[in-house]
Amino acid sequence: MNKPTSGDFTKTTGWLDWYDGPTKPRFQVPPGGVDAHCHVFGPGAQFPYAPERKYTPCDASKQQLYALRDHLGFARNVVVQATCHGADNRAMVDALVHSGGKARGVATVKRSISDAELQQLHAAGVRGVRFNFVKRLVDFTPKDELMEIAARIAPLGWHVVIYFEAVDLPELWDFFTALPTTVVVDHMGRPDVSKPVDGPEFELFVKFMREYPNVWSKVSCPERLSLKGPTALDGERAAYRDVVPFAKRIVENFPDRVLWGTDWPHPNLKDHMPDDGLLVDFIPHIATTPEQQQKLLVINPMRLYWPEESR
Ligand code: 0GY
Repeated sequence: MNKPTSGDFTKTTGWLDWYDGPTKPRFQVPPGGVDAHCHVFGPGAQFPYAPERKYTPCDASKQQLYALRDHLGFARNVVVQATCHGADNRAMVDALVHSGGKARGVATVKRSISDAELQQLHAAGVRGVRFNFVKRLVDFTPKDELMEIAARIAPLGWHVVIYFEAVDLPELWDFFTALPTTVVVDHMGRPDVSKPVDGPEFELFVKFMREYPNVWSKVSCPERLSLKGPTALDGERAAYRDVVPFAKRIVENFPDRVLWGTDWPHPNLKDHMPDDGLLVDFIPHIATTPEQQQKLLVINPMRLYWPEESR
């Protein structure tokens, strides 16, 4: 991969020996912008990875995450519990409580969690739980257990984040549409972008959002969905072009229910390490007006994660 250059960020991270770090984006994130999907991993010596994990990541610390936030021009983060930590939320909670109020979180919990533990997560800044249906990442959890968890977190004002592959949406439809709170879909339900944007697969996802006003979507992770990769066209900083029509369609149709995040530190991407600066430069291709950008990056995530601060 080509090595993007960057400023101080590179020298402070020690992130990957062969990767210099993200470039500075050309797109200026509006003031108060929220990176609404990112993770912390470990450090494993302090916060061990789950025995049942399907992958072991590099350590990726809260200090690195917050340095990236500043480098890219974001003001806040939503730290999402990743499967490699299972239902042990300590690393994510540690990141939240050391963020100076600038991070909120999404946890993974089991049915055995007590009300007092849920309250502790709330006090730390957790505002949602994540249900993961991507088979390479997790073992199956019975739907009645998940529905029980959803019923317990809904009264706290929390939402459910769901992660699944597009081919699995028909089978999961009845469960998703019965969830009793706001539902946030990771990465547009992972469409196959080699299929038409107006074909039956993506139409079903659009129908999901159209018919269920409690459903939101992260228009994130072009680097996971793209078949073309980060190839820049004509010297432009334009990458992951094949994902643009999908994300743009969702932003245009549901401007008040979309979120965006870097997905740093990009677990399980084996072919290339995404340049987060380039990912930020993807934003104006999918949210093309200042109004859409303000909703995507500021108004919507503030409404969901910091409602007490949003008007
Ligand atoms: C993501 C995507 C992935 C991993 C996880 O929790 C996780 O381990 O979500 C993936 O491998 O697609 O959003 O971080």
